[in-house]
Amino acid sequence: MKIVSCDTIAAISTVIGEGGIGIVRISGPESFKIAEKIFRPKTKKKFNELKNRTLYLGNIVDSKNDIIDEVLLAIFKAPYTYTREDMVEINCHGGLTAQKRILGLVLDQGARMAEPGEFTKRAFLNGRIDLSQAEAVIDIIRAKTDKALSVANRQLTGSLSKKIKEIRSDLLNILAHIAANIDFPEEDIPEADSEFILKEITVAGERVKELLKGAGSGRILREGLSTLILGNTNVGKSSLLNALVKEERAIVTDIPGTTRDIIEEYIDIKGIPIKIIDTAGIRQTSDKVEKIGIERAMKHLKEAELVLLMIDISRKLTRDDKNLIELIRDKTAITVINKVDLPVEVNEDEIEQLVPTERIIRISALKHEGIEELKEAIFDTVTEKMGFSDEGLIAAGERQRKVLQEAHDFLDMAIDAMDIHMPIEMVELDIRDAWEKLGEITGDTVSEDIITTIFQKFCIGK
Ligand SMILES: Nc1nc2c(ncn2[C@@H]2O[C@H](COP(=O)(O)OP(=O)(O)OP(=O)(O)O)[C@@H](O)[C@H]2O)c(=O)[nH]1
Ligand SMILES: [Mg+2]
Repeated sequence: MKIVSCDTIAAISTVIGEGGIGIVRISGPESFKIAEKIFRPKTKKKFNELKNRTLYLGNIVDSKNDIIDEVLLAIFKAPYTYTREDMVEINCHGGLTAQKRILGLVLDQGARMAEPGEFTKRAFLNGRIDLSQAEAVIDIIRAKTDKALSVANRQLTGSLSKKIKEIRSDLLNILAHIAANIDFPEEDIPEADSEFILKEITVAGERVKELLKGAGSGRILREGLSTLILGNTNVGKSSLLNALVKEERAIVTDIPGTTRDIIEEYIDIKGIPIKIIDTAGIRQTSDKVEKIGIERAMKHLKEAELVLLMIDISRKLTRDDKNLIELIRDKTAITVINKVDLPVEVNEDEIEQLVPTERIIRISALKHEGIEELKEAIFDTVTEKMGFSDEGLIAAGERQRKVLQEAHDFLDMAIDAMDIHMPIEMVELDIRDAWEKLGEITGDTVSEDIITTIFQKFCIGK
């Protein structure tokens, strides 16, 4: 593939703030020229004598030759670099001022400030990686658990691309078979051909379906399963959040209506990231702020994938509790009976009859009892009810999932068209559409707009 970029870009690639070291990265045809102007190596070598991929100690100086920082600099010669272009990396001290001054000097020498993800975008445009691998880079950066990291790493090596390429090549074979063996003007396709085509489309459809399944689990892995703690005021929701994250994250008091805003924290249950959402207790109230908090809780309830319905064992069931039970009828939920360290005031049989959930877990958020059982129940629910599985896991994002779904729909249409003996041209069209769609995952048939949107999600300097 040709090298498409022509200007030179630069950015601070490390986290902006104070740190041990900071890295300013430059990529593009002018990289070496720019670095030569501002770098004074301690070695007696001239800049063009510096070896590829070797760290050199030296100073970065400004136009008056004043030292800005002592750094380690490395040059990377195209094409074996992250972007496939000439690159320079300057390892400076990790202070904000030093990094900004160095970046400023680089820009003064003619580089342009890189857009988010532009280094990776160039790696894609220059053909070093395909689109699904580029998206894996961002998954690696954002991975919330070890499992998420390992799946993203697998994708970076091209595991998803490989599967997509295989399916696309199978689809091309079907198209070739149609072109070679079927005479279009003739109305009837020979039985053997028809059987062959139908079988091949079905197999391809099943393979896409497999990937879709893996993508569903991949989505949980990448974003975390949104899990909302729902309950009346004072039942111990914030105490449960704190017990799950093992720190005093949310304010806990004995005053009903303590939590007003939404508090979110991630926990890791056997490698699955779970986003725990603590909310305002639901009750009738005239307090303006609390009311807003309750509205927010209700909004999040709609979007939550899993609900932990909390009931306080130390007080009688109220109308509010019963209303909440009604609210979660259509949700995947676990009932959590809290404060089991206190004297029992509710009839547990009644709760069992009322709640629609399969699992009821007894805990004491205060004493950290039953928390492991609850985690176990969450894990079981995710694997059993939500079909989360380690098998065939792919770190597909929403975009990739949608593409797979659409490709699957096209193949379904092709099968239907075969079933009702539509003209073979129609079948051919559907197969072609599926083939094109799948190309959007690897980036073979993707539009400029989609590429732009994907890389906008990256951080600057990656
Ligand atoms: N004995 C006992 N007290 C608990 C337990 N869990 C929570 N509490 C107490 O119950 C009170 C309310 O706890 P919170 O965690 O603030 O309850 P909440 O549901 O978040 O309340 P709001 O935010 O007001 O809706 C506090 O005094 C907690 O210490 C428990 O398991 N046992
Ligand atoms: Mg609270």
